[in-house]
Amino acid sequence: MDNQKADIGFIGLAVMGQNLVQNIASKGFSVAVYNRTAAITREYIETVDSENISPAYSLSDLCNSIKSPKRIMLMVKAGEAVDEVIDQLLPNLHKGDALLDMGNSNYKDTQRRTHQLTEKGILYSGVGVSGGEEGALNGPSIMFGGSKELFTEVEALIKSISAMDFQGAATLTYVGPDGAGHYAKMVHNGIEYAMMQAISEAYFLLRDVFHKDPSEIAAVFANLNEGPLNSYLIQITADVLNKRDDLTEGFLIDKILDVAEQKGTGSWVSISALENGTALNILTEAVFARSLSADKQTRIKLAELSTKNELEKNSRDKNLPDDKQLHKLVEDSLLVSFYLAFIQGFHLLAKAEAENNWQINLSELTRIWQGGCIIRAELLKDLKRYTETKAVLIENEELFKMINGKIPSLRELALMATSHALPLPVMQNSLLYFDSMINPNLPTNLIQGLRDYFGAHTYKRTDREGIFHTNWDDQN
Ligand code: NBP
Repeated sequence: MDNQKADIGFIGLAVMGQNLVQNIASKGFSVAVYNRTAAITREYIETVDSENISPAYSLSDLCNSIKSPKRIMLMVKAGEAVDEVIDQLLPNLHKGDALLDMGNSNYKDTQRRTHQLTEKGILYSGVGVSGGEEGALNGPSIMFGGSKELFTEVEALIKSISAMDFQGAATLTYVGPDGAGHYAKMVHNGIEYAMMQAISEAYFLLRDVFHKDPSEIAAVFANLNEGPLNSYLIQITADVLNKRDDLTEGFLIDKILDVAEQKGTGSWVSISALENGTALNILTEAVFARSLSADKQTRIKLAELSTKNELEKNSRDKNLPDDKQLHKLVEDSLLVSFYLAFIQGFHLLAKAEAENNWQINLSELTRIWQGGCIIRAELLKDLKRYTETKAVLIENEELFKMINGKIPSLRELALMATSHALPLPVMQNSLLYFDSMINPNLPTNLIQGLRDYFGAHTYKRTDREGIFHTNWDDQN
C-alpha cells in the first residue's frame, strides 16, 4: 500500500548523507535509505532513533519501498559513482520518477545526465548543497537546478530542511534548468576558496611580519568578526587558532602541515572561466595557492638557498603600524578581497547564465548564501542590494566607491608583504584586478602589435573604425 511507503528514497550514507537524512526525517518526512556497503546502512539504522527512517539493502528494495512517482536523492561521491548509481537504478524507474543529485557534481555531468534521463521521461535535478556536515544536519543553503516542475513539487520538503536568510526565509532557491544549480554551487566553492586563502594570508602577515602568536591572532579575528567582516569563516578562524594541541604542548595550528588539499570544485570554476573568457584571477590564485603548497620539499630546499631571511631582517621593525592601524589594514584588505571574490564569481555566473540561457537570479543567490553555507557573511546583505540593480557588479557606483576607499590599505599591506617576501596571492591579485579594471589604457596594444607582426592576426585602432594589418618588416 502506497500510504505505508516512504515519501522519498535516499542513496549514499557517508557523512553528508547521514546528516541530510536525519534533517529530512526530523521534519516529518519518511525516508527509505540505501548505501552500497550494507554494513553502513545497518550501523546507521542502529544509531539513528527515528521511525521516519527505514533501511533498504538493494536498489530494487529501495524503489519498492517508496511512493510513486518515485523521488530519490543521491548523495554519493561526485563523478563515476553517480553514473553507476543511475545505471543501476534505471531498470527500477518509470516515466515521471525523479532523481535529485544532491552531491557536488560537475555541472557538465549534470547537463549530460539531464539530457540522458529526460529522453527516458525521468526528471533529473542537480542540487547544490552547501554547509558541510553541520549544515546538512541543521540546515544547508540549497541551490536547486533542473526541472521547475519538480522543484515546485518538492519545494515544501526542501524548504523545511534548509537554513534561514537574514530575514528568516528559507535559504533555498530555484537557480535554473539542467546544470544551473551545480554551477552556482561550483562558483560558491570558488568564492569559498578565495575567502579562506585571504584569511590565511592575513594570518600569515600577523604571524610572520608582526610575530603574533595564535591566540593573539585569534583575538584579532574575533575582533574583526564584530565588524563588517562578520562571517562564518572569520568566526571559525578564531576558534581554529585558539585550539590547543591534544598531543603536545602549544597550539594545534602550529602542528598542522601547510599542505592544503582540494576536491575539484575550485579548479572547475577556473576551468569554466578560462573556457568562457572571464577574468577570475582571484579565485584561481586561491586554487594555485593550494597546488603550490603541495611542493613542500622543494619549498624547504629553496628556502635554504634564497636570500629571504636577509630581506626579512632588513625589513624588520621598519615603521610597522601599531595595532589599531594594523586592524584597519587587515580589515580593509580582507573586505576588498572578499568583495572582489564575489564580484568575479558573479561576473562568471552572469556570463555562464547568458551562454546557457539559465536566467539565474543573482540577487537570490546573495540571499540564500546568507545562511547555512560556508560563505555566509554579513556583506551579503549589501551585495543583495547591489545585485538588485542588475548592473555588472563592479560598475555599481556605491559598491565601487566603497572598495575604492579601502584600496589604499590593501596597497600598503601588499607593499609590506612584498618587502618581507611574503606571498599573498589572493590579496595581491585583488589589487591587480582592481588596478587593471581602473586603467583605461592597458599595455595590450603592444600584444596586438606583436600578434599582428608574427601571425597577421590584425588589430583595431583607437582613432578609426575597421580591422588593420601592417607589414611590420617595412621599416619606414
Ligand atoms: P563521499 O563524497 O566520500 O562519498 C561517499 C559515498 O559515496 C558513500 O555512501 C559511498 O558508498 C558512495 N559511493 C561511492 Br564512493 N562509490 C559508489 C558507487 N559506485 N555506487 C554507489 N555508491 C557509491 O561522501 P560525502 O563527503 O558525504 O559527500 C557526498 C557528496 O556531497 C559528494 O558529492 C560531496 O562532494 C558532496 N558534498 C560534501 C560536503 C562535505 O562537507 N563533505 C559538502 C557539500 C557537498 P560506500 O559506503 O559503499 O563506499
